[in-house]
Parts: sequence; structure tokens; C-alpha cells
Amino acid sequence: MSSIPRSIVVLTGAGVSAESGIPTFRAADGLWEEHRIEDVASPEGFARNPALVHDFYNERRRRLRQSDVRPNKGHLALAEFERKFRGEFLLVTQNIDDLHERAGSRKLLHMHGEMLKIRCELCGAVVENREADISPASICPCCHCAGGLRPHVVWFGEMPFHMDEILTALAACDLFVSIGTSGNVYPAADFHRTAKAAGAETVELNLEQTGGNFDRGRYGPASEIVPAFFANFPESIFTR
Ligand code: BV8
Ligand code: ZN
Repeated sequence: MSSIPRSIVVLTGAGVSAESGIPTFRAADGLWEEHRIEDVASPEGFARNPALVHDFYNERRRRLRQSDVRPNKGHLALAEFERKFRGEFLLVTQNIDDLHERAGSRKLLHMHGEMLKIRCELCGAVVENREADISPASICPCCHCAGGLRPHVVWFGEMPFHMDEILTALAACDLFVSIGTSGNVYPAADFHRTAKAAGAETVELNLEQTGGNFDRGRYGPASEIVPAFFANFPESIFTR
């Protein structure tokens, strides 16, 4: 760490959850292998075949609930750093799993939504749904109508959540750390450029280099490089 950071923004992607057993998107055995993105992660795909899209998320929700899927040392290191750091800290995740919450992260924004929540397009209600499989016939617990429920996630072509808060934090941060993301999806893939333009130092922690023009990078599995990176700060930046 070249200077003492006062304000840190961290962006995570599927790579931070890979060692917890959640498949990434673009690996050989990735989530997009069996499906075309436009069929399962777009409003048009949902309109064409809602049952297929519900099944895609039902399967991922069931996987997330399995006992062997839990936060790894990368998630835990981020939560511990947030707890101890005396400056401003914001964790923005592209992931729709709940592993950061389960690790103890609190200053956390899910810019692409959460797979354990569903939204009713008829009444606008957003409700937690940790267990049930959802289908086009599922009844909304608020308006008690069927046919309006969808996963509370951001599909391609839809506006990511919390963009104002994220852009404000990027403009004010002096350290931006990207973890476990291939940098294929926008606007998240531009965040390190936005932070750099505001004067921040940018760091990539990933399994492999992604070609983004970061100031520094450390490469390897998140469960190893994330704890190592965040353990490397001077004690003075932590509250007593
Ligand atoms: C939008 C939720 C308008 C659903 C997801 C330019 C500007 C703006 C938009 C666009 C643009 N160009 C194109 C667009 C449109 C589009 C887009 O980006 N398309 C791409 C395909 C080109 N973007 C949108 O539509 C977005 N909305 O633009 O609205 C707007 C414009 C400006 C400002 C505001 C609004 C909405 C996109 C959201 C889509 N929803 N997810 C779901 O999850 O089912 S995207 C989904 O894919 C994830 O959320 C994530 O974002 C993305 C996957 O990416 P990664 O997380 O990076 O995963 P990936 O597998 O690719 O990579 C994993 C990485 O981890 C790898 O690098 C690997 O090496 C590494 N790794 C693996 N194992 C480990 C590891 N690292 C460490 N340790 C390990 N063990
Ligand atoms: Zn409803």
C-alpha cells in the first residue's frame, strides 16, 4: 500500500464465491455453459419463457442453500477489514448470493440484485424468498395474485441498483480494489476507470490478469490473495 487509504471501494464478482462452490459465469463449467445469457438473464428471455428462467434461478437458490456452500476466507477477510478499518468502506458486489452477508459484511450493495429475493411486477413488492421454488403460477404474498413474480436481480438491459451511491463512493475513494471479476459486464467493468479518474489507486485481485489497466495486481485464488492483501495494511488504519 503506497499511502494510507482514507476511503476504500471494493468490487467483487463471481470469482470471490468460486471457492465456496458457486460456479462462475465464464469458466468452462460456468453458469452460462448450459444457457444463452439472453435466454435466462434478460427481460426478453423471461417474457419468452418464464418457467425456464424461474428454473435457472430455482436451481441456483437450491445450490446456495446446500450446507457445503459457505463463505470462504476471501469473504471473511473483507468483513473483518470492514469491521476494523477506521476510514470509509464500501463493498459493491455483482454477485447475487448472500455469502458476503453471511461472512459479516454490512456496508454492502448488491448492484445486480439478490437471488434470495423476489419482486412482484404487479404490486412492486420485494420479499425475501430463501426456500421456495418460484414458477409463473406462484402467488405473490402481498397482492395475492399469480403471474407477477420474478427474481429480484438485474438482467442485461436493466439498470443496476444503487448506481448513484456507487458513483458517489467511486468519486471519493482513494483506493479501489476489484476482486474476482472478469470485467466483462458494464457499468461495473468501468468502475476502476471512474475511481482512477478521481485520483484513486486501483488494484486487481483475481485468479488471472483481465487486461484492465489497474495500477497493481495480485493473482491467485481469492481465499489466499484477499486475506494477504488486507492483512498488509499498517495497524494505524484500524480502530483500537
Ligand atoms: C445496463 C445478475 C444501462 C443476474 C448480471 C457499456 C455501458 C453500459 C452498459 C453496457 C455497455 N456495454 C454493454 C452494456 C450492456 C450490458 C453489458 O455489460 N453487456 C456485456 C455482456 C457486454 N450491461 C447491462 O445490461 C447492465 N445494465 O447497462 O443498464 C446502464 C448504463 C450505464 C449506467 C447504468 C445503467 C446490467 C448488467 C447486469 C447483468 N446481470 N447478474 C444473474 O446473476 O443471474 S451479470 C453477471 O455476469 C454477474 O452479476 C456479473 O456481473 C457478470 C459475471 O461477471 P463476473 O462476476 O466477472 O464473473 P465471470 O465468470 O465473468 O468472471 C469470474 C472471474 O473470477 C474471472 O476473471 C476468473 O478468473 C476469476 N476467478 C475464478 N475463480 C477465482 C477467481 N478469482 C479469484 N479466486 C478464484 N478462486
Ligand atoms: Zn404482488
